[in-house]
Amino acid sequence: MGYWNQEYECMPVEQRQELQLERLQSLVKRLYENVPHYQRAFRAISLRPGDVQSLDDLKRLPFTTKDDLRQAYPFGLFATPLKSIVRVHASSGTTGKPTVVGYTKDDVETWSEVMARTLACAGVTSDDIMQIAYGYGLFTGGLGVHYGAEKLGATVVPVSVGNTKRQVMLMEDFGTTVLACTPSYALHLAEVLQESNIDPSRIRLRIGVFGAEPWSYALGREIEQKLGVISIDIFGLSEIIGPGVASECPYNMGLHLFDDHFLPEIIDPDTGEQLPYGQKGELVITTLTKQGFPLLRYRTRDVTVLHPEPCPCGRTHVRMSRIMGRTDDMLIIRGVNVFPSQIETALLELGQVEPHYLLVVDRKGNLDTIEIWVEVSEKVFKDEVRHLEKLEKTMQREIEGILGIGVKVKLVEPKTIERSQGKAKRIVDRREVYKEG
Ligand code: DLL
Repeated sequence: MGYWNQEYECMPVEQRQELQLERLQSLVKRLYENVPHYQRAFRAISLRPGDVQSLDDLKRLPFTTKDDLRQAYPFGLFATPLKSIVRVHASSGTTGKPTVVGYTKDDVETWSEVMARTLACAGVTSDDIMQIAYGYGLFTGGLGVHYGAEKLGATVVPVSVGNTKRQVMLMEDFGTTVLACTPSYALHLAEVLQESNIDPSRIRLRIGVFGAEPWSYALGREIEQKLGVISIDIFGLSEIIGPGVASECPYNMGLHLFDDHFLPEIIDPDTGEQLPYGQKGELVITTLTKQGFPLLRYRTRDVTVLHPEPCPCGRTHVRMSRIMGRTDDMLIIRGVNVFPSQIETALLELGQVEPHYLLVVDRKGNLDTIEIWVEVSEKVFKDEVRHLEKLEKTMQREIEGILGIGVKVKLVEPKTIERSQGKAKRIVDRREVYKEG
């Protein structure tokens, strides 16, 4: 069944639990000794590292939140000296500053291992030619998948995201068999491929390794049919390691979460209480083996369900349903995390507009689009059209600079945007991203 590391992937559950406890105890000790934030948090509840006696004690340990990461910006939560950190990555945060994560050499090795497992789980082998069209750079997608694919021994084509015509050309000329990118980009590629004059028999794709954003099974079927692949969902987040946290296998029974490295829990997002298997809630993850930037009970804000039963593929890891939503208002547009608050700050800093705006997210021609409607004052609205257009362009440029993706700004008349009675409704998402079926 194409295991990368059968001993760990198919380990009897009790044996894995022993390993998890051992690793958890060592993690708590490391955090206590090396990270002032955790030392303070443990002291506040009078907890000493030796108090962790069973996996059940996990419930007593403090959570880590995105806000803790923000306050420690950039390197405050690192558990080893900067000298031992060989790589940093970053993802967007709720404010202007990104969330920074660091890896030691051992962490890069762990990451390659879990990514090799992910790809083997998807059915990729050393005979495959793998086109990696996730972004390379501060985003973890490109380099994360890259290291795993090389470890597995596949032939890697590190093309990164964009330049779709060239992607299609390489796919044909190199005989790419595995495509790794966001599902929305896969759909866009499929469309460009169909519009080209390429003979479909020259396309040898067989597997798509898609993730970094939510996607429905319906969208998966469409991509499968258009590209002639089986589509595999891979999940991960920068804070935990990047891609390589969990992966589907061809049995399609949810994602295998590599719980010898990442210990998952589901909690009630309102009370923080741990929920039993089978119940839907917020995914919380503890990194059991990471050295440079280990996290205890990190609140991912992703909503899902965990299932303990093993899969027919033989892996005994706990399984996770596809992500069903978020507990915050983060949007993922073309694989990029976008917080409405980032846009709000940028708009208001520019002045000349009212604090009434609406983000209209859609999918046009298989690409996510974002349109920002902003109300202007009566005075500005009555101004010359030329001035309004200039204002729109300035805002567009400003926001694009912050988010790193293209947006469209549309200035609208005062009182166009509906006023709310309770929580403001700032987002209209027409993509139906979390839909089942
Ligand atoms: O998106 C890591 C990644 C790269 C995963 C490539 C898979 C493939 P971040 O940019 O930190 O990291 O974004 C993490 O993206 O908390 C989820 O909300 C969302 N996400 C990631 N994978 C999936 C998925 C990368 N398969 C955030 N389904 C996470 C749904 C996903 N949402």
